[in-house]
Amino acid sequence: MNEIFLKTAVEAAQLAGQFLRENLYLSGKQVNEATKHDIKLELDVRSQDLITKHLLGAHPEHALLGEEGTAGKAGSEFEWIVDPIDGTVNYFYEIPHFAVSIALRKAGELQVGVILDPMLNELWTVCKGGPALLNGTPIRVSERTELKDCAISVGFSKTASGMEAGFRNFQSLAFQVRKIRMFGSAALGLAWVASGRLDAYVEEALSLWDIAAGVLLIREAGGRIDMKALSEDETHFRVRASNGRLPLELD
Ligand code: LIP
Repeated sequence: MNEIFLKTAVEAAQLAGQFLRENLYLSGKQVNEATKHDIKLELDVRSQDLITKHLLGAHPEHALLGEEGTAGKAGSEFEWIVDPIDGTVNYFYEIPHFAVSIALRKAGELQVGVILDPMLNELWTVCKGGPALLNGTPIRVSERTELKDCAISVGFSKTASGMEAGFRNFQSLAFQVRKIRMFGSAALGLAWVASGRLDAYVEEALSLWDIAAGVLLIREAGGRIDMKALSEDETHFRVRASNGRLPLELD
């Protein structure tokens, strides 16, 4: 059954990806909300609408939780977790590094994950039990064991506390690793860990929809995820994702 759900999720991600490619260079993108360190676009809403229509059109008995709101049958055993544009600030500034991230949970357990980079046409897919795939080819996390040999990405979140924690992470890790990178999309950061391009991804305040698909992908690619809930409703987390061979556990 997960293969059927995966197929639906891939179709939805590709519909949204095509939409995002078509609108990346749209001038005057409508801004629904702009805060000091974040932007929410009308295009986020429209992308999620496209995804929701496809997922719930195929599975009307399911629920959906997305960055732009909920839909479907509340309380359903099956719940889609959707980030319609992960990396919205990049998207707004026409930086071609963003993703569509779609996951499915059954009774709270992740079953399916899809992450699409529409600009590179890189599609990560996974079902519980594996394998984790990139464009249909199996992927594994890296095998580096020494921080001094590693490339690590740190996310800086969008709140003052999250950014302060990001600075602490950046400062403590920068002198221990070969290079630290900051790209602006947690979903792609997690997908790159699963693919062995990065050895770890660290961020102090992420939403469930940023990470759900990437968590399953990394687990099935042989990596390790340490997560600490920051909210009682378990929708926001501290995240340390790695190849499972590095001393990066959450303190
Ligand atoms: C983004 C994350 C990123 C984080 C940003 C934002 P969004 O997701 O992918 O890692 O640093 O604050 O949360 O909001 O663009 O979907």
